Amino acid sequence: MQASVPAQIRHMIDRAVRIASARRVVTCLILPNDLQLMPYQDPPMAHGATHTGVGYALPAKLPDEGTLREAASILNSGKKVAMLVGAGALGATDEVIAVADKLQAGCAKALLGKAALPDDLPWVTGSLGLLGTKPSWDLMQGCDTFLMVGSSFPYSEFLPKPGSARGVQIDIDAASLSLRYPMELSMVGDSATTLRALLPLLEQKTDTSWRGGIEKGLQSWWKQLEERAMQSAEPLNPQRVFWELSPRLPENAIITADSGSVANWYARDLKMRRGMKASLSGGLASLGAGTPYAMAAKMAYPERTVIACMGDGAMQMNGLNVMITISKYWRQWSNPKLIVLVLNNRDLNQVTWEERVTLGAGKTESTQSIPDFPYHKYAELLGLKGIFVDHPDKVGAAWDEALSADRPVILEAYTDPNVPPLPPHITLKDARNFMTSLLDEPERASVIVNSAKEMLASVLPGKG
Ligand SMILES: Cc1ncc(C[n+]2csc(CCOP(=O)(O)OP(=O)(O)O)c2C)c(N)n1
Ligand SMILES: [Mg+2]
Repeated sequence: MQASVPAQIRHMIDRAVRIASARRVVTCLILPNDLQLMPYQDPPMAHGATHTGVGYALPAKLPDEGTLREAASILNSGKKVAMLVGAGALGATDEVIAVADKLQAGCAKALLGKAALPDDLPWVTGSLGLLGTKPSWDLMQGCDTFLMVGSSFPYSEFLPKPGSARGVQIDIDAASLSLRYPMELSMVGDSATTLRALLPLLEQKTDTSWRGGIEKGLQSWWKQLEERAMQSAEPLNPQRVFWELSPRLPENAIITADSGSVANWYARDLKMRRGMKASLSGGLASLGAGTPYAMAAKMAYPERTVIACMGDGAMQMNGLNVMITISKYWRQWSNPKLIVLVLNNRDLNQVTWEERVTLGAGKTESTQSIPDFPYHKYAELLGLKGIFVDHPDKVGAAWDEALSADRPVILEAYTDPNVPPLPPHITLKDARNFMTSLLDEPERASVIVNSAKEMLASVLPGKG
């Protein structure tokens, strides 16, 4: 909408805000420069002019009683219930836990729903998908009933096979329903309100064997992740950097991540607790989102510690410039703690691995290698703190130092680009492509050694 006289402004602003909040869309107002300098007038009492007002009570966003009963009957008849929650469940943590407990369900999280459930609950299987976990994969493959809440997780090969599970979905947007899995029942509703209304209609399941199996799988998965993190690498294993961070995360921390191999470690290794927030460019995977997201988090919540998990490619694209913005504002924050972790692997690593695994091609040196750069020294140049770590035994101390700093920090971890961000299950075709591609690559020796170590960590007796 474009205004041509000041008397239109009230109507336009009220209308734009109303449309934006009612339809959850962006609205655009254009105010010409000369109009901005004119004195404001209320709209006249005349044909064609309207007198608008503000505010409205949010609609209940609750399915009707009959639909809720039908959903409950499907969920009550299931013996092995799997749940998947996404960004739409971020405000529904208590309700998701209550429903999962009643259904004796396991629950996986879509990438944008990482903070919807804490990872210390023994039935929360973590992320789902290529960046996900094996327990999430097993949960989806083994379930007979599937409840999806507030998510449009797109990769259907990670969902139950169509027909193998009875599906129920809750989403605030009718256009997102039954798009990823052929649901038996799709409901439009707010996650928390709908789950709360569903709860009294659900029967408490008493057979704990399905959930018990999930919990067992999770225990060995977390051990496996620790094994992977503890493998040596040249000079530093990136998984170790994330593994050491989880127990050190401050209360209410906000974590952002960029696209790249970092997103794998963020998705799998970081353990969320109640009260934390976490996000990344989940829909578009836009490289370069990690530092602006961290800056925005700090502007919205200056009292909370913010940690951005970055690749060196994303830093060279725009992150280094965002550091200049951070150096401008940090003194205004009541808590100056903002840590930018940079995995300096001299490589656009995620794409290098995609070349190897998906395309069956080797690493293209000319496009994938990027210059080494002293990120920690650059932080010091800006009056911030710089920390460098390239030895596994020093990672914990480096995090402690970063977390106790009195100003924003770049923590530069000099990591090995040849540690594979292995998907939770590798297909034979992927493995074949991968081995063929390594035959004509100069770095193949260290890639093979690291992959072998990862595999061994998962199959050695007592280590799986
Ligand atoms: C705007 C944009 N350009 C390109 C890509 C493709 N892309 C995804 S990850 C990645 C490499 C990121 O490299 P880096 O930041 O060094 O992280 P690493 O994978 O090495 O951890 C690229 C180029 C993208 N997702 N978005
Ligand atoms: Mg990199």
